[in-house]
Amino acid sequence: MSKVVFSGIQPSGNLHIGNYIGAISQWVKLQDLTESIFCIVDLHAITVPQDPKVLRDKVLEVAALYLACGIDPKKSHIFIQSENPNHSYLAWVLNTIAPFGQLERMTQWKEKSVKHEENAGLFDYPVLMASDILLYQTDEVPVGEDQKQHIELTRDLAERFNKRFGETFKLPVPVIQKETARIMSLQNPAAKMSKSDNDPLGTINILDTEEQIREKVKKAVTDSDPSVLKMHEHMNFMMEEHQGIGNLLTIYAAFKGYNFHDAWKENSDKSYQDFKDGLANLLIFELAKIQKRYNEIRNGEKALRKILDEGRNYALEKSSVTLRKVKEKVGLI
Ligand code: AQP
Repeated sequence: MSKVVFSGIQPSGNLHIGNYIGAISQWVKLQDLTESIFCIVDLHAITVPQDPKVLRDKVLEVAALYLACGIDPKKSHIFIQSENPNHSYLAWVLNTIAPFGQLERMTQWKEKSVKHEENAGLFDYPVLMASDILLYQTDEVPVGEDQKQHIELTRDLAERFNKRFGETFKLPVPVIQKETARIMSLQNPAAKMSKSDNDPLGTINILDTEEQIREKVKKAVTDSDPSVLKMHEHMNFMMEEHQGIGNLLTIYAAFKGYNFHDAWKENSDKSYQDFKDGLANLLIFELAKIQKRYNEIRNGEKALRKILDEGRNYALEKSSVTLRKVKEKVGLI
C-alpha cells in the first residue's frame, strides 16, 4: 500500500514563492508515489481576522493555484477543510488531551499572538492541524521548516491518545527539504517570507506581475560586501553570515531545479545587479507559466468546483473511518 501524504496551505493572503518552494513543489513530486491529500485550510485562516468576501475568493484562488502549480486531480485529492466537519470534531477530542504548557511553547503562537489580537482559535491552531493530519492516518507531511514543531506536537498527541485509549493513530513524520525549507523575506532576510508580512517588497507572490517581480528583486537586500558572491560557495555559511544573497541563490536554485552549489557556480562571477537581473528574468519566466494555467482554471470555475466536490467526498469517507474509531474508544455514541 502506498504512503499517505497530507498537507495544506491557509487561504490567508497571497500565496508566495516560499509556499511554492517550501511546500507545493514538494507535493507535485510526491503525488506520483503516494496517496496524496492536499487541503485548503480555511478554518486555520480565520484564526486571524479575514474579510469574509475576500476569504471566499482566496479559497478558490488557492485551489486553482494548487492545480496551476502542478497538483494533478487524477493523482491527488484536493478539498476545502471547512467542508469536512470531521476536522473540527477530532480537534475537540484532541483538545481534551493537549497539554496547555506545550501549546504555550509553540513558536507560531508566540509570534502571531503578538502580531494579532489573541484568541483561543489561534492558541488551538496546532491541535486542529494535528486533527487534519491524524484523520487520514498520514505517513508523511511535506512542509517548510516553520511547521516542524507543529508536526512534533501532532506526534505527541497521537502517542498520548494511543497510550490512553489503545492504538488508533499512525505517527506521521515531517518531510522537510533541507535546502529550501525556509525562504526568507527579501527585505529582512532574518525573517521568513510570509503572507502576512507588512512590507510588500519582502514577498514575491506567485501571481505578481512582471513589474512587481522586477521591482522586488531589484530592491532585495544583498550584502554590504560586494565580493560575497565570488568568495563563498557554502550554503550553510551563506545562510548564517550572508543571508540576503544566500536566500536569493536558494530561490534561483529552486526555480532552476539546481542544488545550491550549482546556482552559486552559475552566478559567482556576476555583479549583484547582473545576478538580480537573471533572477528576475527566471522568476518572470517560470511564474508566467503558472499564471497562464491559473487564469485558465479560474475561468472554468465549474470544473474546479467539481474537483473540490470529489476531494471533499473522498476526504469525508476516509476521515470518517478514523473518527468512528476515535468515538468508540472515547465512549462517544
Ligand atoms: N518562507 C517559507 N519558506 C518555506 N516554506 C514556507 N511555508 C510558508 N512560508 C514558507 C510553507 O508553506 C506551507 C503553508 O503555510 P501556511 O500558509 O499554512 O502557513 P504559514 O507557514 O504561516 O505561511 P505564511 O506564508 O507565513 O502565512 P501567514 O503569514 O498567513 O502566517 C507550510 O508547509 C509552510 O511550512
